[in-house]
Amino acid sequence: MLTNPDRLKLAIQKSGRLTDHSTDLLRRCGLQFSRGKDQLVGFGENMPFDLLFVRDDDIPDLVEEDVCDLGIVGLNIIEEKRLEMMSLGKTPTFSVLRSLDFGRCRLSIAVPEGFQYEGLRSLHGQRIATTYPFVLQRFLTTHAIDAQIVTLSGAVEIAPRLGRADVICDLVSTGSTLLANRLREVETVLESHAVIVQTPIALSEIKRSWVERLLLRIDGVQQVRESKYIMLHAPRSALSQIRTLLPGSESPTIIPLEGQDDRVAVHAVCKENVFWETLESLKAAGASAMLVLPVEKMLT
Ligand code: PRT
Ligand code: ZN
Repeated sequence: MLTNPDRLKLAIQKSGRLTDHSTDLLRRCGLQFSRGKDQLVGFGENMPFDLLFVRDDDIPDLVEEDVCDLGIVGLNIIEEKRLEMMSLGKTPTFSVLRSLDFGRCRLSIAVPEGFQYEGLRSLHGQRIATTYPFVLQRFLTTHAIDAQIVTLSGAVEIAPRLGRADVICDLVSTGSTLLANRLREVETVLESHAVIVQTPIALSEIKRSWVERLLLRIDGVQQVRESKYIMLHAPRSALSQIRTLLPGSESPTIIPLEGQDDRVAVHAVCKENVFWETLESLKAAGASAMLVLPVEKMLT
């Protein structure tokens, strides 16, 4: 099935931080798939997509070399690969189709407790341990910092304690790993999140149209995650104030209420979360009978 030219091959992380988010996103886009015995392949049952479960580091090559048409991977990995290829005189041709709303983290420089950090110049002459040497080098070059990069394949956070480096440059999300290793975050080198990338090779008409459909569905899924449908009753006289209070809403629907000339029903899609504070402000403006509902699907 994986050699069928009309089926799209999509690489996702086999087991890690992006795996559940990636499969959840694809399921929400309507893809039903079953995993083969070896768990390395997922066969799309209702859409012509087959999934390859691989290590995240392999995804840029699989897409660049056209083994897969699409991949879901962290921007950190894509940027590192892109800069590595450029350093070898190659021009990367994979394209980032969409930013995804998961896998958020930042590649940051952190210094050990007691390190006198007085801004970027403190990094001159230091040894910086990282698994992202190319992204780090770009940052150092941009800021004219002369430091030594120590490239490691993992366990970067213990490099200063082992005497292998003076400071580190690693991915951070909650910051608890840095705290546990008595490190202090001082500079952000790259803000990252998951992205969907596509092969440089031109796709057949049928594959192209499925990629377009998938992207539209991804946009819809990402929009509804934060969106809410709000219904309320309001005095006609307060309508303009109420409209300004509805977060991220464009054109609310105004419906007359039977037997009440001075009050109307307002229905609106809010493209941002609706917090209790918003409801309190709406109530203060005269709104009543407020209902906030999650949005299941959206196509605009
Ligand atoms: O086996 P495989 O190679 O596929 O997986 P992996 O171990 O290389 O990657 P994995 O699953 O750890 O991360 C996959 C992707 O998730 C990364 O490439 C990032 O795009 C994204 N991501 C988001 C993170 C983090 N947050 C993250 N916190 N990747 C790694 N970390 C690590 C970080 O390296 C450090 O060790 O978590 C630790 C810090 O976390 P906090 O929460 O303590 O700050
Ligand atoms: Zn990896």
